[in-house]
Amino acid sequence: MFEYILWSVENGVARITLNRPSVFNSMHHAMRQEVLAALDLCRNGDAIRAVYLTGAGRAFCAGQDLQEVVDPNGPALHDILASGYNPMVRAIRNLEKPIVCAVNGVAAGAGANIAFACDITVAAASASFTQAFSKIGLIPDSGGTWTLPRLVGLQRATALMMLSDKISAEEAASMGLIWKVFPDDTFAQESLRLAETLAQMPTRALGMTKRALNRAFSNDFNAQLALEDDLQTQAGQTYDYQEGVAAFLEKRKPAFRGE
Ligand code: T3D
Repeated sequence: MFEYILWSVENGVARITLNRPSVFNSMHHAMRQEVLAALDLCRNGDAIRAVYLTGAGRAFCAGQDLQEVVDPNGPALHDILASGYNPMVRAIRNLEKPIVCAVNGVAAGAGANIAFACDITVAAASASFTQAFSKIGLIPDSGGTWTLPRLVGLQRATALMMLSDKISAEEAASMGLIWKVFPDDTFAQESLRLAETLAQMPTRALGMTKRALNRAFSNDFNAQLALEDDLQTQAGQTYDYQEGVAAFLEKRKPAFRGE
């Protein structure tokens, strides 16, 4: 089905594994299109209630494939963003299902900013992050100039982007760039368990939570209260809300359906 990513669906979780390990899962046109197609399957698949994004081999993703940008027949920088990274991070933010990004190794350039765009990003203890762009004369893209100041504040975002220092998973967690770090030997199981947990939760409420968070930095307080009111009204009409309350009152575990 795909050549440059691995794809599977199990226990309500769609697993997307970036799979060009020999070039640290850096992305060329075909790979970017496959990731976009996979995110589209996630959006349309009713059985999919959470997404798990990771990389094969030693890296999560080294961002743009730099061989592609020196190819005289390759795409222009604008096209790479307009048809690749921009729709990708938009699809990640707009997908009304939780996305766990499991950073298994180095995440650089667009690879780092794709990871930071996901809902819950965790990393193996040996993983690392670098903006990388400034080292090759580019500016941070894939939403990084929007996301990073919101995650860590202007000073840290500026230093990370201008210096492109490689930071450890622990440093990333301590400054709030990511959620958690897992030991290397349990990383795969623990990060997947996180996605599987989310896949059993009330999917529509989680999706609407994401919609509200997407607006949190542009709405004023009153607009956000109005949005919460609207979304809460919708959440209150779901099967999972009824089930959640009934399970609580009956002192049993809820069986959410994502409906
Ligand atoms: O159109 C546009 O360009 C706009 C869009 C931009 C989006 C971007 O993402 S721009 C930023 C692009 N990415 C980078 O600049 C990162 C380049 N890579 C690195 O800085 C380093 O490779 C890492 C810090 C990620 C890892 O370093 P290290 O020492 O652990 O590994 P390595 O030896 O450098 O890389 C391993 C292999 O992967 C190596 O191949 P080889 O020598 O074993 O055959 C290396 O060439 C390859 N590789 C790593 N990154 C890329 C890559 N090949 C192509 N493109 C890459 N980005």
